[in-house]
Amino acid sequence: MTTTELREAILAHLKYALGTDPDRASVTDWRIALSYAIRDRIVDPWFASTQAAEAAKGKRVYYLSMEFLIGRLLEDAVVNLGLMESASAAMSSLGLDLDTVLSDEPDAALGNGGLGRLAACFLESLATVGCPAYGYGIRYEHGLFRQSFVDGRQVESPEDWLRQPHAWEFERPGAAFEIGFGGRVASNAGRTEWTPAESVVAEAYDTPVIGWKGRWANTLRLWSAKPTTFFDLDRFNRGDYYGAAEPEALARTISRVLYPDDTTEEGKRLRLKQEYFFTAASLNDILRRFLSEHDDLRQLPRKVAIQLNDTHPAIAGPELVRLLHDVHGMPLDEAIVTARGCLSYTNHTLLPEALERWSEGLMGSLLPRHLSLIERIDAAHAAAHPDRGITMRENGEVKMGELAFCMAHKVNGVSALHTELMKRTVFSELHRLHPERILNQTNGVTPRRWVLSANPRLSGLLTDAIGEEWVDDLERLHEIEPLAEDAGFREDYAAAKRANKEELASYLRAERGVSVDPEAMFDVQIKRIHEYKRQHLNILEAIALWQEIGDNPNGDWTPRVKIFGGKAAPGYVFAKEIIHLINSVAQVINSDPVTSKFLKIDYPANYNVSLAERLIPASDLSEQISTAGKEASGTGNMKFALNGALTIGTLDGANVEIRELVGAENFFLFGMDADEVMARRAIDGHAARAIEADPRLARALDAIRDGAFSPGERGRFDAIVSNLSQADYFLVSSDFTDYWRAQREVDVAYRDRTAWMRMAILNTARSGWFSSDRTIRSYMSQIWNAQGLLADAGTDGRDEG
Ligand code: GFP
Repeated sequence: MTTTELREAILAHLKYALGTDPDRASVTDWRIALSYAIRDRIVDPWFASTQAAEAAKGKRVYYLSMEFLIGRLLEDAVVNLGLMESASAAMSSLGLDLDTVLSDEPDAALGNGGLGRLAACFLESLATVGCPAYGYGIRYEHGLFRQSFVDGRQVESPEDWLRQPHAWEFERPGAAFEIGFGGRVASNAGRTEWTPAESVVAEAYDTPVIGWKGRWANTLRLWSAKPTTFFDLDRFNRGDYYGAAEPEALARTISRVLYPDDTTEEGKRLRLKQEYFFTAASLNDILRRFLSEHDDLRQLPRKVAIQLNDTHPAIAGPELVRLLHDVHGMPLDEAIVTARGCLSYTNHTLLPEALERWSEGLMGSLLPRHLSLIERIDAAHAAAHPDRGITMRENGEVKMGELAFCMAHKVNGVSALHTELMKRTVFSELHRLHPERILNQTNGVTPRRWVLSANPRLSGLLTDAIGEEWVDDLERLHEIEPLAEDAGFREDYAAAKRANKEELASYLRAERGVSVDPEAMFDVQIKRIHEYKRQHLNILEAIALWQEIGDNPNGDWTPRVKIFGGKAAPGYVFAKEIIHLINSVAQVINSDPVTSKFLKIDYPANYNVSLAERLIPASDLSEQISTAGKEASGTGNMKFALNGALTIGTLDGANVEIRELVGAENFFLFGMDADEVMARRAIDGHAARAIEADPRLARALDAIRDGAFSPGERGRFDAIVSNLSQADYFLVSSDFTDYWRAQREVDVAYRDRTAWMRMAILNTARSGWFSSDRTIRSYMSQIWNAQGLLADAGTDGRDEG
C-alpha cells in the first residue's frame, strides 16, 4: 500500500466513519481513522485465513483464557503489515506525528500479569505460524484498574478503555448463546435435563489478530453479557424506571470488570459466573462450528484442541461432558473420554492459595448439573484407581486443578523447573497415576512486539547485521554472537541502548518531573507486586546501599537508578504495604543531597504493557529475584534478556533456562535454589539468624522500624519488619546477604563498559529460543497435534512505496 493510498483511506474514514474533517479532528479522531484504514488491510487476509481453515477441515486450536493482556493494537497491526513507513509518511503529510497518534490508543488491559500477556503473545504467534486458532475470553468493560499513588499508597480507579470507540472489534449480534445459572436438574425419559433459573446472553465481539507479514490472521472472540430481555416495559410504564432497567444491569455485571473482589460470597459467585459464562459460550461456539463441518461428535478430538489457560476455564470439562451427554446423547463414559481428548490444561502456579477451589454449596446452587457430573467424573476416576484415594473434592470444595488435570489429556508447566516441581509437589499423586500426562512447554514472548516494535534501534542494528529473518526465526540471533567481539558493533549496540535510556530519561522528566542520569545503571523490576516476587528484597538492598553510600559519600560508587513498576491486587494488604514502603523510601533517598548522585529510585504509577515497552529497551539490569520454586516461569525475564539487559536472578522459573542459554558468566546468580529454600524454611528462626549474621540487613531493617522512611510515624511499616524478622515465608532475610554480594558484582561489572556490552550482546544473541513462535510450534506438535496452514505465497500486504 502506498503512502498516498493510505492517506486517502485515512481521510475517507475520518469523513465517512467519524463524520469530521481534518480541521476539526482531534488526535483521537486521527488515530481511529488510521486504525480503520489499517483494519481494512487486515480483513482480506483474515477472510482468506478463515476460508483456508474451512477448506482444510482440519484441526483448530481454541485458547480459553480469562485474560488477554493485548495492550495497544494499532502499532502491532502496522508493524505486522509492514506499513510502518507508509503510516509514518501518511501521518506526517497530514501534519501529525505517528508516535503521538500511536500512543493515543488506550491499553486494552484485559489481564493482570504474565498469564494474560502470555495469552496475547500466543495469539500473535499462532497467527504468525499460520495455525488456525481462536482466542476466547471476556470483553470486560473495565480492564485492570488504573493505579495512582496518594501519599505513596496505591489508589485504584476504574479503567475505561471502552469509553471511546474501539476500532478493532466487530460486534456479532448473530453469534450469541444463552447461558444459564441455577435452577433444577431432572430426569426425563432417561435423559438428564437442566432447567436453569436465570440466564444471560453471551454475545461475540471479534478482533482479528494478524501475524507477521500479514500472511495469516486469526480471531480473538470476546464474550459480552447481555440480558435475555433488555427492558421491562411493564415496570417502566408503572413508573418503576430503575426496576425496568434491572435485567440489563444484572446481566452486564458479568462482563463488567476483570477480577471483581472475591473476598465476599457475592464476589465469589460473580467470579464463578464469569468463568462459566465465557467457557460455556466458547464451547457452544466450538461445537456449532464443528457440527457445521462434520457430523460425528466422536471425531471431536481429531478436529478440536482446547487449551485451558490455568484453571479459570476448568469448568470446560464438565460442561463439554454435559453438552455431549445431556444435549447430544453420547453415553457418559464416552463423553468423558471424548472431552478429555480435546482438552489440555496449562498450570501457571504452584502457590496453594492461587489454585482455585469452589465450595460445593456455591457450585451446586449456580451449576447444579455440573456438580453432579463432577461427582460422577470423580467417582469414575476413583473407581479406576481404587488404591490411590485421589479425589477432586475435599472439605466440601471442588479442587479445580485436580478437575482440570483429570479432564485433560495433557497437562503442562511453563518452564522446566516448574514442570518438575509440579510432578514432585501439587500433582505428585496424579502424576504417578498418569506419568505420560504432564509435560513442559517453556513460555515465550513475541519478538514482533518485544523487540521489533518496542526497540526499533536494536532491531535496526540486528537487521543491518544479519538481515530481517530473525523477526520470525528468532534463533537466527545466534548469528550476531561473533559480533560481540567486534568493537564497532559493540559501540553501535551501546549507542542504541544509550539512546533508549535517554529517551526514557526524558519521558521520566516530562511525565514525572524526575531527573535521572542516562549514564547510571538502569536497574528495573516490573511485575505484579507479590511477596514471592520479592520487591521488598530489592528495596531493602536499596536502603542498605543508601546507608553505605551515606557512610562513605566520596567512595567510588556505581551510579544506579532503581525503577519499579507494578500493581498490587486491591485486596492484598501486604503487597500494598510493600508499594507504600518503596514510595516512602524513594522519597527519602531521592531527596538526600549526599547520596542522590549515586542512587535514585523511581516508581511510575499504573504500570502496563505500554510502559513495559518503554522500560525494557532502556534497561541495563533485570531483577528476577523471586523465592526459588515460586515463579512458574516469568516472561518479563525473557524480554529483558532479548533486549540486552543482564539478569540478576535466582534459580527460579525460566531464569534457569535463560542462564543455561546465555551462559553462567553472563548472568548474576544469587540465592538459594528450590531445594535449599525448602530446607531453610524448616530451620527454626531462620529469619532471625539471617539478620543476626548480617549487620547490613539488621541496620536496614532498623531504619525502617525507627521511622527513617515514615517521619513522625514510627511503626508505619511494622507489618513488613516483623514479617521479615519472623515468619519470612519467602526468605527475604535469608537471601539478602547473597543478593547484596551479587549486586556489588553487578556494580563492578557495569564499570567495565566493554565487558558489559559484550555480555549484553550475548544475552540478545542467545535468547532467541524464547520466541513464543517456538513455544506455539511445540504446543502444536506435542499437545494439540495441529498443523499450520501457511502457504509460502500467502497474502503479503507490505509496503510497495
Ligand atoms: C503467571 C506466573 C508466571 C508465568 C506466567 C505465564 O503469571 O511465572 O510466567 O503466569 O505462564 F506466575 P504472573 O501473572 O504471576 O506474572
